[in-house]
Amino acid sequence: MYDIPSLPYSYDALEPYIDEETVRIHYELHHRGYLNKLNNLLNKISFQKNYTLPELIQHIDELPIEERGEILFNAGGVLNHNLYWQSMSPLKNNHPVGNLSRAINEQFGSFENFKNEFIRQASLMQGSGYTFLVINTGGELEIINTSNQETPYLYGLIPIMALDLWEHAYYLLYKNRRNEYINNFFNVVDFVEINKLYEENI
Ligand code: MN3
Repeated sequence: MYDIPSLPYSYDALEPYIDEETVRIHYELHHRGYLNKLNNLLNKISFQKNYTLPELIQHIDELPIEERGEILFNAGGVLNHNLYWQSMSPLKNNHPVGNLSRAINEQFGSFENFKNEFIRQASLMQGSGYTFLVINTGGELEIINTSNQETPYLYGLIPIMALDLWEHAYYLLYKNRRNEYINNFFNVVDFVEINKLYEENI
């Protein structure tokens, strides 16, 4: 049985940029919903292996083919939301630090360029999905979009920063003003946490 980390801050901690009700529903109902469905699916097939979730994704071909789609969807839903909550905090750590800061400056020229590129990619997302900062197999940073609950682990990429672009992530507060939500994400992003993931995985 898999579990999810506790939310690392209170439901109202990201106000005014992400409202309390959205965070509560998003974490308690959506995120936990993916977890419960994943555990039920794995129970149903009496899955016993002791894989981490990224390992489960990498070994998906060991599971019955007719269950794989739903298991991938829900395992992705768990992993992607774990990272989304971890990517944010109320601590105002919204400028890159450490080795991540160096890598961003080397690859994107400046933090401003990186931020503009991340916002540009996010604004191009069609339908439901995520914008991720990932480490690719060559150890370089990349900004990518994935659809629905597809996780970058499926492509051998290691995600270190996630922005949820499903309507449930912003609609209560922002209605159809998705670009405002995307821009405000940079007020609550936590680069201390993201740098930790970068340094652990590089
Ligand atoms: Mn979501």
